[in-house]
Amino acid sequence: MSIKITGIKSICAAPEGIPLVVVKVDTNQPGLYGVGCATYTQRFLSVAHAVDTYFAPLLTGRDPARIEDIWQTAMVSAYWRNGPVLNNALSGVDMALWDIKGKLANMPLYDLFGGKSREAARVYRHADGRTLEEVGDRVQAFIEQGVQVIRLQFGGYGGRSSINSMKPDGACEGAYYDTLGYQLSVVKLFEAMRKRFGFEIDFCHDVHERLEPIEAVRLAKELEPYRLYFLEDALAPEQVDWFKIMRSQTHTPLAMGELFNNPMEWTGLISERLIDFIRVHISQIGGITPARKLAILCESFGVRTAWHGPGDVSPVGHAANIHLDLNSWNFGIQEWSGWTEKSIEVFPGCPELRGGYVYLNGKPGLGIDIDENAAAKYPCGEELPKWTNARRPDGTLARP
Ligand code: GCO
Ligand code: MG
Repeated sequence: MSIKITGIKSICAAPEGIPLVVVKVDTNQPGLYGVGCATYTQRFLSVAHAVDTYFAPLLTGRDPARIEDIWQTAMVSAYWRNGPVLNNALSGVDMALWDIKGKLANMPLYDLFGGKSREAARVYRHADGRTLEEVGDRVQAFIEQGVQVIRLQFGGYGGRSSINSMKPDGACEGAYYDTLGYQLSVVKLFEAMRKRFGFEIDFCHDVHERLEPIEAVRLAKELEPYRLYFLEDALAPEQVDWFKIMRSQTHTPLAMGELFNNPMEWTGLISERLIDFIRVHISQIGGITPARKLAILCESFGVRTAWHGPGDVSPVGHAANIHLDLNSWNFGIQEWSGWTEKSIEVFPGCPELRGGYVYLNGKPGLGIDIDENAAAKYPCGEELPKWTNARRPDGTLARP
């Protein structure tokens, strides 16, 4: 009997309090199903609705082996394309189909992609704090755990907000931050961390699109003496043409991409060698199928992968990242946010962090599952995120 897709459904759960979306694709082969990550946490209900209402009727009955044809069909089936909601919904299906293919081939996905280039994925961890002492203590703890690359932030994205006195009368609510204070604090942060830890440890930083383009160029130059591993999201996606100017002015390595959904956003940056690391959130571009093609494109231009790996990627999505990491020759580094026993309960087979590396279990497919009963214990809250209402001192709404 030929294998057919018999069902596609979304499963929403928040074991760490962060809404996640996983897609399960069932087949007519007893016990054969796949799982995929479709996590766009800020609009998780829209993604779940897109999976259940549109992709389920569109793709049920098809041959799950035809991943490329299904991906291309689903990508254009709504005519307008390359948006975050439908890309994430498609990612959940795409990853599940790769999971099924690996199970049928009795191979972990990294073997299906061409085999391992490394035994484990080297990770970077997040050190943040409200004082330099606090940040330094977090760095020290990660160094003692064997972590070799550490992201430094000083009071979150946009820095510590200390500007209540700067707002105009009647300013509206928001997550205010002090752009000048932030810029000055980042230089102080790196000066202090290099003084305390020297240069035998790699540090990176996430600007998170919080500065004007010329301010970002200046910061990249000011940070040159501190030899960053990379400076992330120095610009907003809407301003990527400024990378030409930034690239000509500084040797600070540049990372970009977590906000990208459309190939038009990255193709020029990569082919003109304007960035050093691609940072896409792979479910935001449609899953493993486009991510593999993106990694291979990057290899031709000396760009390395550094897939987005925050708390709002499910362990299924993290597993997909790591399968790509183990295979890609031009793997750079993997962001790792970590999880608790709750995620391990919901997602049997989670990738495992040991020292500064993440390991997979070598099982066929993605090597991870979802326990739907356990998932039901952690329902998703529906409150809207407040941090995305970022505002500058005068109340101007900023890109978050
Ligand atoms: C990172 C990202 C995240 C995002 C978050 C948005 O580098 O990990 O910037 O922290 O802000 O994923 O939901
Ligand atoms: Mg980021």
